[in-house]
Amino acid sequence: MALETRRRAGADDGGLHVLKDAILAPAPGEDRSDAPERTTHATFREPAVWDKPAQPASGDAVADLREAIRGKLAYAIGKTPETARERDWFAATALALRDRIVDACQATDASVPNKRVYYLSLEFLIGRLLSDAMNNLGLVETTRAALQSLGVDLGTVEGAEPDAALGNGGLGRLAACFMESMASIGIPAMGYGIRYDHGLFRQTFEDGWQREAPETWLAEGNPWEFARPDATYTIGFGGHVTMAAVSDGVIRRHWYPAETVLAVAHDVPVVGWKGKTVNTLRLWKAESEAPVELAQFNGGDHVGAVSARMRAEAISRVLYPSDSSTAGQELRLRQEYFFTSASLQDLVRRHVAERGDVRSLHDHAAIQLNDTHPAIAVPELMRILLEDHGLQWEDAWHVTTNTLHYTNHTLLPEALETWPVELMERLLPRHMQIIYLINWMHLEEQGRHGRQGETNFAAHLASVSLIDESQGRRVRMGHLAFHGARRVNGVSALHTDLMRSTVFRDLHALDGDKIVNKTNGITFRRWLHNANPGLTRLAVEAVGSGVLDDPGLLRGLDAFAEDPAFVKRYAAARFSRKQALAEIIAERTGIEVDPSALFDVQIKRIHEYKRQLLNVIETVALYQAIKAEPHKDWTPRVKIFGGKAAPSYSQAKLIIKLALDVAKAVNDDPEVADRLKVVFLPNYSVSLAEAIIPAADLSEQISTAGMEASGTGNMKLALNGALTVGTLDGANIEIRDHVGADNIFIFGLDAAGVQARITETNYAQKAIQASPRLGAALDMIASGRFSPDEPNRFRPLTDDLRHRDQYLLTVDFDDYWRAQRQIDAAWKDQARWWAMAIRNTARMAWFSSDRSMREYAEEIWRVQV
Ligand code: 26V
Repeated sequence: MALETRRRAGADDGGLHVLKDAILAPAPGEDRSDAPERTTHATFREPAVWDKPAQPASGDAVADLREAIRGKLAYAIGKTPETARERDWFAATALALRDRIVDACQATDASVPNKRVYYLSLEFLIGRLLSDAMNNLGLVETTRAALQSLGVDLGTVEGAEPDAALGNGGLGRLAACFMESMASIGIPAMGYGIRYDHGLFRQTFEDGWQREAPETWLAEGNPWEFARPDATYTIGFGGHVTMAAVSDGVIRRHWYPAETVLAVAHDVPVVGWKGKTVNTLRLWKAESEAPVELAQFNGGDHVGAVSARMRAEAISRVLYPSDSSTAGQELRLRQEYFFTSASLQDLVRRHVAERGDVRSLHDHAAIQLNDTHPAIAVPELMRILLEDHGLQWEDAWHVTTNTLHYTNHTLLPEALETWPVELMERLLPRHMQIIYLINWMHLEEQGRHGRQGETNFAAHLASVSLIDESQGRRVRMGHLAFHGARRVNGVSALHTDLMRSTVFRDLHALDGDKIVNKTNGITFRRWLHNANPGLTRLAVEAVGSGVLDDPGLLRGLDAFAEDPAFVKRYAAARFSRKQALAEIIAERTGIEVDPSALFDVQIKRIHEYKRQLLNVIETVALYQAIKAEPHKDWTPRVKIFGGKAAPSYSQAKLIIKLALDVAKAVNDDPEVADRLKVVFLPNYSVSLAEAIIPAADLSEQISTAGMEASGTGNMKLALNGALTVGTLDGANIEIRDHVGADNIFIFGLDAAGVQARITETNYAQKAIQASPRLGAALDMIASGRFSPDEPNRFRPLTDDLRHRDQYLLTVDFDDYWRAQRQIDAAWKDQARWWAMAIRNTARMAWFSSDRSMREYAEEIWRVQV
């Protein structure tokens, strides 16, 4: 059994699900015999929920579900309880629950909502769905009991579900949180994406080097999805455009693609809290119109006969593993257009079927573009309106720019998507014409504002143009999305300010109301209630079960921050999760760690700007300090890393190798013993995050200020009571504002300081000269101490720091070291530490994605919640 799921079956669930099911159950139960034991605490307010009869899974409901699962196992899977594997039990359970979701779904579908939200995202990093579905349906205990009566353990069944890893990191996980929140707060919404055969690669370490293996989540089918062959659209590529005069002076263009691919819908239901709303995540699978060229096949060319099919199906074959859009390959552009076109065709068809007239699309549909990956929606919606519905340009532009909205997720120049004009002309000739025309009108408009006379008018035009002409001609997808959208948003207050003052400054000057801030959020149902049932139960006991509906009630925990009985329970909940994580660590890495040490966690994609290297260098400096004074009273620490590097990102892979080589040296040094351990957990994933986060004491959020748009792991960790050591970057700033400056460890330059320092010369050399500790750590790494078999292995890292240091590690190092020693001291004062941790949990309610979604609904989409 996978260890991260073992906890489900274990005691630390603490009966929480009995409680949650009880709250969700439609009718009060009568039998209290299985009710969780009444917990009394001198200082706790007696929680209201315990005053009522608890409502465990009723006998009838358990028997019904048991029979449903048995039926699915026999008739859908074709297995008997004797022959069924864990995976078969999972599929049978999921299918039985899916039926319940369908029942709820039909209620949702019955009425046509006034306005729907369409969330277009190339990535949805979902993870597992079983516990999500059970929890939101209030069926955790019913399912547990039903399986138990069949001799099967729920935790084992949950562990058999593969993660749906259809995303790279924060952007994709955000989309998944938003989908769950929209369903939970009752926003009628549909997500659109791609049903990749292979999600994010599986990461292994071979002698400390990252290796990538294909991920195979669909190998045994996906019990959650419904294939919808009736929702199939044709997507064109290449070909030519004709022009014809349709009436006096009116010229219509028409696109004749050279190649077509089918997009076939696969729907995954998204069940909201208490099952009140069920939305749909519609994922497109690419199929060929001609599965096989029979004549060719019969002529003996067996490979050639299926080559067109292979080419078509390649589109939904694999998720691009790079966090970057620098990928730049044609297949990526094909993926983007494929899913955008299918989604727009689908939603326009639905709108016309429901409302009759496409001209009212913006009154009944709000489309959110998750980053620029679906930015081709701007010309594609124009094309559909002009060509398929015969609208005039101005009318089509009005509808388009009142329907589309765009979220920006990064300002790093190397991450901003652009496509060569030549490639666009070849692959999407009609779209390129439309983009030219949009751009021509956009630039004309600048002249009409009387700016021609300005001395820098040419520079202004170049800066707002949708085409970048500086290195060959490329379409700027961010500019295209910006210009075609009614609202454009950043994902944290700082990031939104930087959008206004840097990348989009000149576009912002044209329309000061267009850019708005929508700080990211996370769904508490996954990241607190499901991932940390022990802590959730404690919160319910302390402030009442209403906290499951209204995270604002968490604030009541503040009153218990120094209450010894509460602190003891809070610390015990953490400790049990640290024990479970220690087992996972031992099982997967062979490293034994002491659960009473401080668990210091940095989990996220490996990127230079996120500065895992800063953390590793601090580890080396700490190692040196411990070696120099082994008898000092060091705070025992376990440094835990998790994260994947893009396969082509060699510097990131070298950072992983360094972390693993340092880990080996430190962990094997008997003089260090339990004072310091270093662990890099392989194959970081949503499910692994659910195991790590409740066990974390310290959350590393140490990006170079101004570079991390928001972060969302920072929110998950703080909510679960880990203290943050972080820079004033992204949402860290807002987290500090909410938890209070006394309950977070801030260090380093702020964004303005970074901007100023980066223009200075030799800042890295100066910083290294000023810090003997940093110099010694770098020397140790450069000397080959951690790579005796290849002494120069890490020179690319140390040389870069000495000569360039684009991410200002050297400049922030000393203050980071100071903050870490302050953390050591805080840990020694356990009462203070737990008070801080509890205050973090108590004050994080604002970071619920329910709040984010309400803000989008009100201020961007204008839909009633
Ligand atoms: C891509 C690249 C590619 C080239 C190298 C540098 C670089 C840096 C960042 C990216 C990420 C692109 C988009 C993205 O995933 N942004 C993330 O979105 C999250 C949700 O809004 C947010 O919390 C993260 O801070 C942000 O990095």
